Amino acid sequence: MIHHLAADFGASSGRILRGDFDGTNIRVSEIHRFPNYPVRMRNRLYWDFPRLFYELQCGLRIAGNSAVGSIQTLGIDTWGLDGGFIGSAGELLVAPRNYRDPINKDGFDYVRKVLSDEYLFRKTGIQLLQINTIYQLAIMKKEHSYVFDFAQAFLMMPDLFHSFLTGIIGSEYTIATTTQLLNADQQNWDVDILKALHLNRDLFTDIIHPGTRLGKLLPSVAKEVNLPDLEVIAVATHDTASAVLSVPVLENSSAFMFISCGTWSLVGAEIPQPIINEKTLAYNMSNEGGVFGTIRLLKNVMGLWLLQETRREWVESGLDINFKDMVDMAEQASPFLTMFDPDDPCFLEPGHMMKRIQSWCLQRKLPVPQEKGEIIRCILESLAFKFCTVLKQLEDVLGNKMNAVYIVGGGVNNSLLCQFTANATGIPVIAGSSEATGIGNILMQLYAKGELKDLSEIRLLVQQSFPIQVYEPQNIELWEENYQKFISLISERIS
Ligand code: LRH
Repeated sequence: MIHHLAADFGASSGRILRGDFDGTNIRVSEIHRFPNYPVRMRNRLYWDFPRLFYELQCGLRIAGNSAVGSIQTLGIDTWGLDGGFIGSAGELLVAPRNYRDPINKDGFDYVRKVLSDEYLFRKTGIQLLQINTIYQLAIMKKEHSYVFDFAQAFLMMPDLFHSFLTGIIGSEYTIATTTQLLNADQQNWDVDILKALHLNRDLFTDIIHPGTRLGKLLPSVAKEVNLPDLEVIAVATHDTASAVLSVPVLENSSAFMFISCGTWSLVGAEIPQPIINEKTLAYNMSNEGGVFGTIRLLKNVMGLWLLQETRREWVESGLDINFKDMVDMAEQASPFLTMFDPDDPCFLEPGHMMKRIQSWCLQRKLPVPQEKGEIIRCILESLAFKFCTVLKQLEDVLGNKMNAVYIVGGGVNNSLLCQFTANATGIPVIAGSSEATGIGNILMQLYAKGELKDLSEIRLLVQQSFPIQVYEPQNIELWEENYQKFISLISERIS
């Protein structure tokens, strides 16, 4: 049996998965799981990259010990937007910044003074969100961060892992598109934008495409993990790109919306080329790079972060509560007590989520959720409404109606959110795998090794290998009535 390993780093947890492919079906099992939290120091937010590298090595060692056959390849995917600087000896210069760091807001305000929103969008096709890499780098440069004097390269997270695993330095295309520094037509770093922000072009390395075979582990790493023949493949290293690759598209779903539902919910459609026009600018949509020339036209919706942060607060105050308990509590609460805009930037930073939701409602003289079940229910209902808003915007841009919503990622375990999404959108929700990201990662390795030949073969394999669950819409009129209230509350803003 031949095995392939996926290291999938999300913004709240990471896991190492093993994929076993027998020629007709693929089976995926979890080898190692670990938390990944932002680290706050002197009011700056960072990622603990060395710790993540350590966890990766642990996972590789466990995989090596537990495999029954040979482990051939490894692919890395991570959340978007963040990266780190390396010096001339390839060393990590400074802890990578976390995109939720409030410094990004300063960067956002600064860049908008230098480059107009429209100019930036027309060049990159990426939505204007204060979390984007461009704002982090621009403000660091403006504030004369010493790091620019010593850096050989700025590498996005997966590229950083690649460099420490193999010594190879490059910028994988799908993750590079999340920086908002890539030119959408040229699929390369935009020199005009870099120049306007005084960012040195040499810091940004050559673009490599998903499916590129990078090479073997560095001897020191191979020795550490005891896998001398492991080959690293650059997969679709942006987790969303990997997740959408493994959407189990059925033949009759010609026009579908996907929701890659994890810490963020990425809500969008797969299209053949970027759509950069008045409408996508007004709706603040992103054209993110995918595999096989596809583009994901999408919007970031705040996602399960709202639940994760609410739970974290409760757990830290001593409550023993898991996500399943939270769904049960929401089920008991009354419907449509209140609602809020999940994408208000006030929910971006970690901490005090319940209070922030309550004051959002209070400020607008809406009923304030008090009980835990009420809070959870209003988060789930508001998210479902927000998904519906994006559905309508996508339909407007694409000029056709969607006939299904595919949900993949951790959100598929939240049956209430899946059902609410069907109710709010009025179309069936098809829930795929909660490990879609890791699966997409492994599928791209199979493609690179010549085992799968194109996107349709990949999607067929997903359909054959993983079960789906269908949620039919219920109580459509009631949801429609409340949706009208929801849209009167949210202001679609750029931030
Ligand atoms: C999802 C994701 C998303 C980014 C965000 C930071 O995990 O990669 O696509 O916008 O994290």
